[in-house]
Amino acid sequence: MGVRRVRRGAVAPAGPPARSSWRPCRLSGRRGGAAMGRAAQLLLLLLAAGRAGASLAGAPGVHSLRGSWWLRNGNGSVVLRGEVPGCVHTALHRQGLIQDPYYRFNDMMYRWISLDNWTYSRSFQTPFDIRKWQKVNLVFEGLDTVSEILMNNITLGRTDNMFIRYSFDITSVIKEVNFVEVRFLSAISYAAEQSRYHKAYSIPPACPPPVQKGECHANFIRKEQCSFSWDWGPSFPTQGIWKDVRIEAYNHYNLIYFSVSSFFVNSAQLWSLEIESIFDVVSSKPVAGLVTVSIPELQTQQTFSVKLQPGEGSIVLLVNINKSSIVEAWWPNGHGKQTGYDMISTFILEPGYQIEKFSKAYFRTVELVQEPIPGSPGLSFYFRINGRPIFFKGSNWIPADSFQDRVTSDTLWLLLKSATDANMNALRVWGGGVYEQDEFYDICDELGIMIWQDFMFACALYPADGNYLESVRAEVSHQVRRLKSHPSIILWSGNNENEAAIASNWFSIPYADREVYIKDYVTLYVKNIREIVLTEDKSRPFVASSPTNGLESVKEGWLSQNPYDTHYGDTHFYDYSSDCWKWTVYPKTRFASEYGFQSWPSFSTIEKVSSTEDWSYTSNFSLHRQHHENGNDQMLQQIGLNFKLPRSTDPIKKFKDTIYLTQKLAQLGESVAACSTLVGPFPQLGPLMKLSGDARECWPSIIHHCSKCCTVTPCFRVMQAQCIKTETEFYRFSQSEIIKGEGHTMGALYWQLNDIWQAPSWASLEYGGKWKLLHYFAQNFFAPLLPVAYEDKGLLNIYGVSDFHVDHPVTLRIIVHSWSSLEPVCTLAEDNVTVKAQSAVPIYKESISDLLERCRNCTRKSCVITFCLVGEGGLQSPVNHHFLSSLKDAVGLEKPQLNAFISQQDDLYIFVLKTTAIAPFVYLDVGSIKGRFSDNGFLMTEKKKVVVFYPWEPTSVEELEKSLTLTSLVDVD
Ligand code: BMA
Repeated sequence: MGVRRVRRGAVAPAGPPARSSWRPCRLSGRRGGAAMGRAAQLLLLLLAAGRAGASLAGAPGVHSLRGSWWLRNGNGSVVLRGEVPGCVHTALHRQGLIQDPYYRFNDMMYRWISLDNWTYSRSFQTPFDIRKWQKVNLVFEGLDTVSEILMNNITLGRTDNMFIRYSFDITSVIKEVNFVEVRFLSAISYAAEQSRYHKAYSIPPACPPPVQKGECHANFIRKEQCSFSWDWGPSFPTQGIWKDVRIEAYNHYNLIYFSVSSFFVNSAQLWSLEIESIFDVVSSKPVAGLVTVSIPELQTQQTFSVKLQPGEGSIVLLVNINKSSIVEAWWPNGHGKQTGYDMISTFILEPGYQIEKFSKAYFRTVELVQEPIPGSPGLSFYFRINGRPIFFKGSNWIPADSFQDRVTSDTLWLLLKSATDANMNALRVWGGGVYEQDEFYDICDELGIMIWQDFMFACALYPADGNYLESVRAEVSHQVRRLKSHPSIILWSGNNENEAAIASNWFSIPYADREVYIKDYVTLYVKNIREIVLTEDKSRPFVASSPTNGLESVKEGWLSQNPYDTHYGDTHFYDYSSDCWKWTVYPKTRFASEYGFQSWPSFSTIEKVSSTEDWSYTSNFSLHRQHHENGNDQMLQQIGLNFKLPRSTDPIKKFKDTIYLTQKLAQLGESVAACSTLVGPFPQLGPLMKLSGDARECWPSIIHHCSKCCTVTPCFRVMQAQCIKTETEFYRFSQSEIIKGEGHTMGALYWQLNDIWQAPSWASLEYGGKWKLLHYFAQNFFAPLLPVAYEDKGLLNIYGVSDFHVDHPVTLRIIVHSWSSLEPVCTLAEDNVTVKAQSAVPIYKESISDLLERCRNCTRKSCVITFCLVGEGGLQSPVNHHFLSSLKDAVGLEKPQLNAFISQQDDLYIFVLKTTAIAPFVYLDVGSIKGRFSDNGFLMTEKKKVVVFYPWEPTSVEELEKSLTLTSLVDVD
């Protein structure tokens, strides 16, 4: 049962089914017919995204060098075959020479791999008559990272940047039979060496914090920064040919880059396309001829006569779209369709030599609006897409694996589709990872995910000397040229948190030395990166950093005093110690581009890379995987603020309760019931003593009784989900108001969407794609129509938040339950409520004491409020809840008897859940069975609830029954 049989329909949202969610081409089964049509479409798309097709005699010759290469370590003691594209680690793993690098402590065990210098080599026979060609190139789409390239023992050149395409002229080197070698140098040694060369002043940070168990001087090498470790990821500084490699042979001229950007010409009220083609002209004389661009569906065809000088040159063509054709714009998810039009560009610059390029034309505009807001100091910070202000709902993207060759298009699809299934419309590709592969952006174009694209610099200061800048300049123009046709990319952003790093002096730079670093900052991000971006791409905005104060930062010399100012730009906000249930903790910012809380992934995910002795919250393994200083303690402390943890005096009972909290482990419960071994104090008991109330009482004893088998992952996930729910709802309800000069929040991108490996992190999707509770919550808190409640000075406020383009009349239903009964205490239906288009407006207000009085016998501790919006034509918001007290103080909660009846309906599985009492945070887990539920982690206030399971691979009722664990918070006492 391979991934290829994944039923794409399975990841479809439960709600709006409108467009086919079946994935093109990799389908099987009933919908194969429809899929074939889309397969053809995908082929066209791939052609479009890829290289030009050339026709007529003399078309460029392309010979792929993908496939099996030889790999050899520095002293020749390890020799093996490895796949290209790929890296040394995956090659060693596939050959069975090492275990899964993610298993247990292997990141440390396999450090030797990255410290060694590996050579890739292979022979190949030239597949065409070399004498026929004026020019032959050896092209690497990506080399990771520092290497010397040789062909037939002649050095072709050196590389030092993972993000550049390298092309070597081999016209005079290529023979009938050839031998290519790529001699890599350890990235770790290279980075250390570069930092030693940089004598004038140090460029911090030298090394990551010890808890990350990483490598030093990542900022001295143009390589995926988090490959040297991060606070959620391991250190695997890979080596390898990580992208395509090929031989290209051509005469006259060759198309190197091709891009299409759209503009709306206001004066003429028409759409216009700017088509840029960059050529390598090998003829000794200029070439001249005709270019024809045609978009049949828009009845548009234009022919241009053009001329190119020898060498590298570009042609920029402006094509006005026929005014009488109706152009459908590309819209973000939830705001319209993602229409794209097939386009053919034909170049005949030399008689008998024609290049045909198939591509897509998308039409959308983007503006970053920074203008004064009445009643508020500072400037707005929001995006207008096709003239319409759009609230950004989403998260932050990190690399999906330490080994990029393991990131398949299925992986990308699963993660990105999960984003839109959770009602997201935007992701930020964070600056410590990689510029993602073409397929990533193709999928975002297809799904309507707006991409805030960072350049790859993060949480550090960087050099700005000659060689380094030259490499960065090549990187930036390559990436902008490669990616700018994607409508999904709506912003270029210089770096992650480097403005803040200088402004807040993260690296304790003496005041007198500041100027040097400020100068380097401006040189790198403004005078180089920004300058290139503005030259290469006028179709989208640029900001120098995130967080930034935008125009205010520019005014202050590109480095503002406080880049976290809520009156300007975007903010990042992390606070692990305050009570996350209190909205007053959060900044009423213009745009929240990062905020988050950690949690542990589920046991089924951790299980794959651990062994029995690791299954404790305090095992060496659990400590090893936590890369964020005090992360485990912060989670416990946050949980302790609002949740009751096991306190029973009976150790076995307490043990079982804790086991119960660990979900999957519940099944192991009886077999490890001998787990009563008292285990002595752990080093981390110290910090635990800082915990408040319940947590302090119960945690040390849990550790004592359950050291072998206790993880409290569900608790973490409930905590994480509830915290981020509260914070996101705060940002959403702040979109239309200014309170004490703050507000007009127009974005909520939480940290982080996905995981790089199986470890505690801020992610809502586990490594492998499993939805954490947070992701289920996101589906609700990002719903297009949502009522949100918060308390202010004893008043309960409910806001109607809407992303719809028109106002909707709805009914607000409020139900108050006492925790002890499934029968509502009181209900209220407020008709004639209007939720205003694309805004958040107050729709209900009542003093809590009046409400409690109205709902007889209610107290804050004994009751809970649920509410939803219902409109015409099936319009319905998710049911939201408001807790009147901390859950640890809740009175009357009874232990529910929860059970599920599972049945199959076509490709889906229906779970009918029944409860005998109110159950908060009901969590269904089917272990390693891949798929997702239509809803999860919900507050169950009715006897029965139906939940759908969308499998991502074939399964059965029996398998699901066997794997299911049902958890709610109430069973813990
Ligand atoms: C932000 C990010 C990451 C980091 C995250 C969690 O600052 O930019 O660098 O992983 O916080 O600490």
